[in-house]
Amino acid sequence: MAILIRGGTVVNADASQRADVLVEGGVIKAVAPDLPVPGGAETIDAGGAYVMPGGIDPHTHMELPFMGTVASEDFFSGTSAAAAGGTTMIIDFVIPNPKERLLDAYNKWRGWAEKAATDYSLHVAVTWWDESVSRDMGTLVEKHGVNSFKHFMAYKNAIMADDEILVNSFTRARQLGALCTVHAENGELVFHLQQELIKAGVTGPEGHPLSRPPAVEGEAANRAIRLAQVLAVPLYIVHNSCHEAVEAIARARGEGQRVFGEVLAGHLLVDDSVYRNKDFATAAAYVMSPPFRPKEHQAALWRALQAGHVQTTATDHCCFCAPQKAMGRDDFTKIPNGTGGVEDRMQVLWHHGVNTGRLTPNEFVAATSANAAKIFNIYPRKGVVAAGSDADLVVWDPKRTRRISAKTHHQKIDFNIFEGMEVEGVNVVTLSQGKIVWRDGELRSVKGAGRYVDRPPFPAYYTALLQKTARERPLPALRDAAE
Ligand code: URQ
Ligand code: ZN
Ligand code: ZN
Repeated sequence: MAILIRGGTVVNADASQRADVLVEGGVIKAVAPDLPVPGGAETIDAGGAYVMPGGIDPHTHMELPFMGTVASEDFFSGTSAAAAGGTTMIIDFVIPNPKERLLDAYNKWRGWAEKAATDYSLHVAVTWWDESVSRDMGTLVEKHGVNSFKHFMAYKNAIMADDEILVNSFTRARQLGALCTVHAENGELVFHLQQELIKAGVTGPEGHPLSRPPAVEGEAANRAIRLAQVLAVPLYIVHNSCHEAVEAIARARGEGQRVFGEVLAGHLLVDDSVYRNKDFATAAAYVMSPPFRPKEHQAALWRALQAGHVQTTATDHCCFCAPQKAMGRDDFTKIPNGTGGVEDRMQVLWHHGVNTGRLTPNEFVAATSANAAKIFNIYPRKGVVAAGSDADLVVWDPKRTRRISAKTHHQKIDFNIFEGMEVEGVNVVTLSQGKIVWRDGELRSVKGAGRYVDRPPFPAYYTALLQKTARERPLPALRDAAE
């Protein structure tokens, strides 16, 4: 059945216009002022509201097996909560155990993700290396629509990728036209500092940030950037949390290197004072990596977002409830790392980004949807309100308020890192594939309605990019790669 969204202002990353939006068969049919109402169509009054692309969260971990437990949020509840907050697509992560075939892990995650309520895609992590990993990477790109491979530079003795794995995997990704992404923390340093702190009797959550200071992230960000430069591959650094990381990205981009950065809504708004809370459960609820930082880092992250040094926002939604966090009651290194946020990202970014003047509505769309679609090669299918694009949309009322709380959120976690935050500007309607999944506080998500979204590789894009960069900046490795 057709839906006509009338009287709103359409806001895309590049421009805004007063226009109606006609939706039918899961796609946008027309975007123009004063569209006629087709017979039998449902109408949505968007007067005084914005009509924007549904959010894309490029970094979630639904039902992730991790640190001896499984994340409490699953693909159905997590994509439903996302829709309640205006996000209509997630890109989650397949994380093979070391020695586990990448294809086996991919198929396992595809099974779990079947229950998703809205569209989704999957990055695949490279956590070990041999010829089968190289082969599986090729199969995943050529047959399964995977165009991004993740590398955890942290989590020693678990899923950490050392330099040998990074060099092999980055080189393979270049051959395939796939994007390399990294979690940039030096896992050896973290392990060393953790041991030191435990030996010194620091066992509470306050030890977590002490074991992962900004320099640990800055080193890894710089190392990943230099590896990517020498190996002539573009790079995407996830969840940059500190000045040291975004400064490394800004330098590299200023020298013409193709590096992308992501920042989490949590890292933009929550500081490290949370770890000094005397209540274990509260402090442990904020244990995630990289950790929340001292306030001056939030300012640096906002500047990086405004300057375009980082392009996307995400949540790293990886939920563990109090009994799970209590696994680290006597040893902070055993507290499962992860927090929620997939339902709140769009609203907290609008309130603290647009309402403060840091971001224009267009820049908000870029940071919450369009840039992720472009970087992961699914634009303009996703990330724009335009004829022919998927009808993943939000009707955004800039005057509607919400008080964020675990008592009322739809996320399957007993804690909310934004607890008590009052925001102004929320999605009053969310459409996924042209169907209403959220309207005026009522969730209408359907289990299994989500589709796996193939993300094509970038051969033409990369080759042209390499040749252009090699001409402009004669870096030896780039010149070789471009030939
Ligand atoms: O490191 C990640 O991104 C995963 C394991 C979620 N946990 C976290 O603390 N960020
Ligand atoms: Zn991470
Ligand atoms: Zn993550």
